[in-house]
Amino acid sequence: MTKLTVLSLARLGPPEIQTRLDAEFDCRLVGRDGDLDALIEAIGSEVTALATTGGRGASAELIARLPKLQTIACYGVGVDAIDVEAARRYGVAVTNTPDVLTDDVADMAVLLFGMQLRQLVRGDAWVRSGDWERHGSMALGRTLRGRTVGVLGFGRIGQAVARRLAVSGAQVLYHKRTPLDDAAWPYAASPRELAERSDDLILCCSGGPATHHLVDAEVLAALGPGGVLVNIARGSVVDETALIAALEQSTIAGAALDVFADEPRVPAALTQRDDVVLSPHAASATQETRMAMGDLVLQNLHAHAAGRPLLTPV
Ligand code: 8YV
Repeated sequence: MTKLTVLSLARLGPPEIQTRLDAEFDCRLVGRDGDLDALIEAIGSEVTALATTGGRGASAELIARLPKLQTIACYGVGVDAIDVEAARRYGVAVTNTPDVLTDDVADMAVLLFGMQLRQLVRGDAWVRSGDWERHGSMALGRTLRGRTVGVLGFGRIGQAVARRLAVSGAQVLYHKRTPLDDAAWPYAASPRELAERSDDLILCCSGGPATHHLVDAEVLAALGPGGVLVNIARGSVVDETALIAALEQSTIAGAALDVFADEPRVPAALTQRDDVVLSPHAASATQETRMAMGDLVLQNLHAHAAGRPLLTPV
């Protein structure tokens, strides 16, 4: 049986996944530095499925250049880098990898938050530099217990973050465009109100135009001088210039960031600060979760190949 041609825009996680893609499909991989134009020229007319990542996405232009394209399988839950509207116009289905990454991403949000409150970046440097031996104990950190934490974006990941925070003794409230039916968690009507009523903010919303710079200078001012901003959503959700200004002017206490406006480039104004915890967009990056994400991409591609319903359509 001839294998289905899949155009893949990135290596999808653990090597086992790429091995399976290569064995089970006629997979044509072209990374950021590869010659996409030449590959499209050679095999573009055969491609019915495209595999991509949350970072690489798929533009309207690329979709238009693949006349037989039927399915885009995204290795990641966020599809903001895929032109989903254009895909719909061309009759192309989009799939993502929800659920399998929820727990690891939620764990990461709470880990980053705890790292900021307990000053683990400073503490690590304090030990390694010999400052502990020279100067003794470091200044005190802050406890998570009793803090009121606003969760912005309250889908699967936001709710998983809220459950973890509640177990740790924090109070949680949330904002999303449409409030949930169940009233288990208090609701704030806007990002600004959420920031005003919270000690800290954790961003768990989707990226894209609807949430672009949702956290701006005004929201940061409402958060206040004791507040910590945690972002495991998308860099585009935060006005990074306003964030840097807020940190420099101490109008917020610190930040813990897994995502950035122009990643992997991170401004020196952030990398030089020890009140900011930095992570290289790694909230879902465990071997187990990345394997499960890759497996779900493969399952979606097999469903596409067999003409069965896709497992996780967007
Ligand atoms: C990944 C993500 O970084 O799921 C998402 O939306 O941001 C991540 O899990 C990415 O898609 C994998 O490259």
